[in-house]
Amino acid sequence: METVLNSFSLNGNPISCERYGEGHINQTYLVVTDTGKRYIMQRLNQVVFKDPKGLMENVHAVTSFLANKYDDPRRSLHLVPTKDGASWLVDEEGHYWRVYDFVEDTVCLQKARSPEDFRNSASAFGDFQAALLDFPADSLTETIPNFHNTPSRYVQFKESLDKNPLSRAEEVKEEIEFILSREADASYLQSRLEGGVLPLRVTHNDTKLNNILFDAKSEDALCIIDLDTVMPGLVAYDFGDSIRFGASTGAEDEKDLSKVNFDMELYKVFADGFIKACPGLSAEEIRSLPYGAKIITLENALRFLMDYIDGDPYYQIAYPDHNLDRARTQIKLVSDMEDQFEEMKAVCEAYI
Ligand code: ADP
Ligand code: GN1
Ligand code: MG
Repeated sequence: METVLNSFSLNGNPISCERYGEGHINQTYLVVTDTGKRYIMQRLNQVVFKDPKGLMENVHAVTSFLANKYDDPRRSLHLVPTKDGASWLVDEEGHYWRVYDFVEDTVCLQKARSPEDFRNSASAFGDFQAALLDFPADSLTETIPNFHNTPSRYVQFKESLDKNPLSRAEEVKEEIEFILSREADASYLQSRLEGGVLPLRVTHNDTKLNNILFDAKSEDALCIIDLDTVMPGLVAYDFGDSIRFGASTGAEDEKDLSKVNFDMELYKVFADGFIKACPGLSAEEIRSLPYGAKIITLENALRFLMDYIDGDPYYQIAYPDHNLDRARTQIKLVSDMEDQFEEMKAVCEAYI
């Protein structure tokens, strides 16, 4: 770790380096130096990201592009170069490391403190798409192929069920059945993408609330982080992932499902902020947003349950049934959304 730290061009000498944040994927550390300067250092998860070089090229291109767009440097992430002038480091074991300036005077929220926070996050993700409208999409590597191709996730899910390496499938029959019985619903977005009804844009693809930093004083959504999955995608993916995480009354891993409900008021607030901030949405794109919410939540249920069945190789877990708890909250939310789907559609339809 020390060798890694010393390879980056930091201001001062590191005095501490500790695990930080609540991400499920990368190993994130907060680094403090003797000048008081703080950094975020991350080791990429190479089980998840099979092309770490392509990923870092994306991140470098997107962060440079955004830094040029914004006058305020706190609005975008800044990579700290290595002493050799590279934008990332590959250590002797082949692990990829990067360092960002810590965006100071910000807070990262696991839950909106108020509907206003959620509206701000909607505008920020809408602005993010607007800022990337003229980004050369062809230059982006697809960091995880078929990331939000839900039908292909079903293919993987069934393979996991066949392998069932720890015999966990037997314990979660009800959850498996919930997911399998919704396979037909899950192809709505993919079929409209393939049919040319919905256009590809450059999307973030992982728009949960804890991938935004809010200004501690003004409480505005300041900086969009976690750019590992910025790729061509559908606007409904970004809308949907924000809703599944932020319009829930409970945490993603809440064990008491009576605390986990889909909050229609938060959905309305987000839809208003997002649709107004997203440039030039077509009627079909607006119509696809409620489907995005339901399908991305279902997709996350499937992914958490699949990881549980596979023996937890993908997401970081804090205890043995963590992925199962996560899958169950997502299933509860899908079920709530199904009950209120007509209203969810009507909310968006009003903007057409
Ligand atoms: P993961 O892909 O594992 O989710 P993230 O890139 O989202 O990793 O980082 C994990 C957490 O670290 C974030 O949720 C946030 O709290 C914090 N974080 C990441 N980058 C910064 C930064 N530049 N400044 C301040 N905090 C950051
Ligand atoms: C992961 O990296 P993080 O924690 O922001 C995952 C998302 C899931 C999310 C569920 C690259 O996001 O796709 O929706 O967990 N990221 C990747 O919380 O798989
Ligand atoms: Mg994250």
